Amino acid sequence: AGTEEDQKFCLQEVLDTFKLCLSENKEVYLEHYVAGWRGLIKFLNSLGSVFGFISKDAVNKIHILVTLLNGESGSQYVTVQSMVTYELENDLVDLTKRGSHPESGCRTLLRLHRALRWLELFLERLRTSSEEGKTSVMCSEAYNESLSQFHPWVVRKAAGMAFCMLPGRPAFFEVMNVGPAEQVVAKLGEALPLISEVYQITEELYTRQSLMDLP
Ligand code: 1PZ
Repeated sequence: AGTEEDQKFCLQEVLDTFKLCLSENKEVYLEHYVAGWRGLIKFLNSLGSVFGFISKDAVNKIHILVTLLNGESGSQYVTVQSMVTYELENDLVDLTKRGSHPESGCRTLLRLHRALRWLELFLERLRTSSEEGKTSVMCSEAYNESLSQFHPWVVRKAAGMAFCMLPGRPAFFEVMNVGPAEQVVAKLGEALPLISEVYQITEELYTRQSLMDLP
């Protein structure tokens, strides 16, 4: 059978989970946010083991959030909004330096949130690229514009080397598993506004609560 992460990736599935992320009043459901990331990790794993150090960290963070979601205070973690309120009101977040709450939901989600911006930039480049477009270049440009500023030199270096191992655009589209290139492009066009909205809502919430620099 294998674990969920081993199964075949399909872009449609990720699209579906990101669709489920937003509630009627535009709150972000943690359960579906996490499920969206699970799907993305499945994709990353199907690209090969050189990306293992990246997926390992993401799996770790997902695990932290799932544990909170299934824990005794799980009902407080239904949405990102309720999580933030609950953790702040109960002093469960290290706000300025690492202390007794190194694995708060708030700081853990912030790491994924920053990575979501990279994803948005990367997928937009992929969507608008030509057949000869280099995925490694699109990936590193997106990374340099976003996530890299939060990473120390060694991580940036390792990430840069991993990007060079990315397959070309045709193989990349193949792994996405939604049919011919035009269909992948169309699916990306559907997925991007959803990812972007989830990102924006989280970004506004974190900015409003001054949570953008959580250690
Ligand atoms: C398709 C190619 C995939 C490229 C993915 C681009 C992101 C590169 C990130 C490389 C960093 C991984 C090593 C771990 C770094 C952690 O230190 C940081 C901060 O966490 P802390 O140390 O503060 O607990 N972790 C992150 O920044 C989260 C990174 C998550 C990356 C998820 C990528 C998922 C890719 C999906 C592919 C479609």
